[in-house]
Amino acid sequence: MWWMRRAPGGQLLLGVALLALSAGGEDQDSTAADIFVAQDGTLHINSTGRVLLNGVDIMAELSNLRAFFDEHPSVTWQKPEQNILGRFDGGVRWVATGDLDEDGFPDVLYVVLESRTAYWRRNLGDETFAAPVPMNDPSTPVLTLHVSDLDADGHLDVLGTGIANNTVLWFRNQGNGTLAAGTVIASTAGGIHLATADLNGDGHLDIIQATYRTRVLNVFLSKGQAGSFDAPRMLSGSGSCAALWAADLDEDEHVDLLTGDFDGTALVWFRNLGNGTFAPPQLISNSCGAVASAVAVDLDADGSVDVLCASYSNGTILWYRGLGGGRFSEPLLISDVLVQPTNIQVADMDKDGRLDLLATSSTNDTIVWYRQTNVGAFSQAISISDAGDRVFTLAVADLRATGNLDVLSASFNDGKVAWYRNQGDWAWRARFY
Ligand SMILES: [Ca+2]
Ligand SMILES: [Ca+2]
Ligand SMILES: [Ca+2]
Ligand SMILES: [Ca+2]
Repeated sequence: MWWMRRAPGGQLLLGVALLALSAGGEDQDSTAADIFVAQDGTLHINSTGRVLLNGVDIMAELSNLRAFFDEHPSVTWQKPEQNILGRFDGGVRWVATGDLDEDGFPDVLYVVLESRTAYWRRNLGDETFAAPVPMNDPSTPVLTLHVSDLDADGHLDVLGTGIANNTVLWFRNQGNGTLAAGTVIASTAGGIHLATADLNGDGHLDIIQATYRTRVLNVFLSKGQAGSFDAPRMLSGSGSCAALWAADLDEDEHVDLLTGDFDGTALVWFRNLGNGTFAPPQLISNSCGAVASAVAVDLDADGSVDVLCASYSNGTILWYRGLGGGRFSEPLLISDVLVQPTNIQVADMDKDGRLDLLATSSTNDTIVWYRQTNVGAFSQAISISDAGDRVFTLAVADLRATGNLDVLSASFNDGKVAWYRNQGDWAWRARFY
């Protein structure tokens, strides 16, 4: 490649200068080629064909340069520093965000493992956070949290569940920057994940609880009054339910449920028949390995919901392309370099309009980012951090309301709740194209 044969230190600068040269023509007349100097001294070269500089095809080389940065994302990438929000003996299991006090800055919630206590901290918007506010009594411990306006009063509430306590707890947002004490919504064993969705189309949010040891999804349909739910309908047949996602997987406008087996290899979905009852589980794949995390989202923006799964046992991130109508492709490998991934998140981290992936590699203590470089194509892993010891859970939020999504992590062995600043320099195209 021409630019790579030049002096190493000048490669990037030269390439970027050429890119800048090539990118300045948004207002250029595409019908005529010309070269001129504008009043501000800018040299414009507008071409309708190739641009040769000393016989080198500049546009072809720029294309090579773009491909190089897409294929080797770590060449000029510098990891953001880890900002520690809190450190707790015995580990942190969960981190979540939501603007609980409605000041425009997402607040941070987390669960300290040893005490099974959830806390939330007000985000003051200047990269500092108010003192932690404990949410639950030790007699009703929680393991994971879900932020959702359960009672549709315009204020984000928090739900919590835990393997040990056999409850679903509702912390109602009182609207004045405080959460009410936890109300027991249900007593069911073994909760590990929660989701909310209107499953029967009555306008009220229902609750889904994935249980690990009892190997069912519990569906609680709302009675229509705040905090009042029917007895759970149990969905079984999918093995242990170590992951949970609610989304319309077959585009029939009824929210379906995705789950996976951590002790087996099955990734399955339950089709919503429209009234909050569900068909038997349908297999998406039986070769996932231990499913640690699963997400349903239209990753490639083709109108069909896709499914992603992190395999704890295989160290892989797999993508099952939605083919429409609840059918999915064979697994497409996005990554096989992780070691016991526990969590995946999907968000457009570089603001190029394409959804990207974040994942934990828990055993080698890294958080990685896969840029969607082209529709359905992903970069190699870009390391966001290796400063958390056994990171279990990730969250994404624009903590400083700058328009750039930051990353949060909860790590088990070192008990850290931490965040990683996106200064806008994650915008790949702005930096390199
Ligand atoms: Ca509410
Ligand atoms: Ca559906
Ligand atoms: Ca899709
Ligand atoms: Ca993106």
